[in-house]
Amino acid sequence: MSDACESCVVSGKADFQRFGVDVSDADAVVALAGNPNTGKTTLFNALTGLRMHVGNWPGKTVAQAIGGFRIRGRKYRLVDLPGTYSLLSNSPDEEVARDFLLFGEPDTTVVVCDATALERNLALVLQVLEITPRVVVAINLMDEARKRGIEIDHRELARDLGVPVVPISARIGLGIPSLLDSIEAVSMGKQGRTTPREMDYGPEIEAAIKPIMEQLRREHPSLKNARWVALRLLEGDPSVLNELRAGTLGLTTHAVGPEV
Ligand SMILES: Nc1nc2c(ncn2[C@@H]2O[C@H](COP(=O)(O)OP(=O)(O)O)[C@@H](O)[C@H]2O)c(=O)[nH]1
Ligand SMILES: [Mg+2]
Repeated sequence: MSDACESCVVSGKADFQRFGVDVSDADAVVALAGNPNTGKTTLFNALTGLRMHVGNWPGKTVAQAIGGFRIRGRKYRLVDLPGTYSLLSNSPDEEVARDFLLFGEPDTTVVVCDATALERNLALVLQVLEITPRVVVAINLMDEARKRGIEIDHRELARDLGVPVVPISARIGLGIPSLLDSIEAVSMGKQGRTTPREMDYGPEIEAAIKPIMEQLRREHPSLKNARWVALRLLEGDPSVLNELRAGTLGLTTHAVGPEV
């Protein structure tokens, strides 16, 4: 790749294979996350022109759609994550979305939000920001919001969140060029550094997180996102604890075995 750079070349190709995502000819991997019904599929189609590979996530009955698009010659692989309200892994959909973000580590994650229900949608944005700083927030259905007289100060929201926020209307193609610019900038590390709002859980919890993270790093040096895992352990999340004990955390898609 002639325009290769450390921050833009797809990293950890083996990890993507594990998720059934072929990145062999891609320069970067982009994940689409969002609540159900926010226009993710509409945006996916607008970006990929309906050229996609449809299947299931390995070992799951959760549908997977993978497509591609180009920005100024660079090839982007686009992975549609299941629509979820959270990443708490209460359902196979949430687990797939969470694990792909945590352990696939896409170069950029676009969180698609519904402009007419922004507050509810921001819950997922904040959860994604806990996992990765390389986020673009796409506020979709802007046409519908305008009809209803809803105004959104996307610049202030971008300042608050510390990542690009782009108003779009996927159905009529509004804002797509700006969205592509932001995806390119974030995936190439050109956004300056994004400085996402960091959750500060207060001195007591922050102090508790530290030794757990250190132990995790010692005992599981290849574990990604140790802070996130430490937080789940503090919460007593049984699925994370069990997977950590079994050594399967991050091997999420339980690659072998029949589909259930
Ligand atoms: N008015 C309007 N409707 C949209 C827009 N994008 C998607 N929709 C509609 O919202 C509904 C849900 O869209 P879909 O792409 O299936 O959402 P998903 O569940 O997130 O994949 C569909 O009826 C779409 O036609 C948009 O920009 N404006
Ligand atoms: Mg959809």
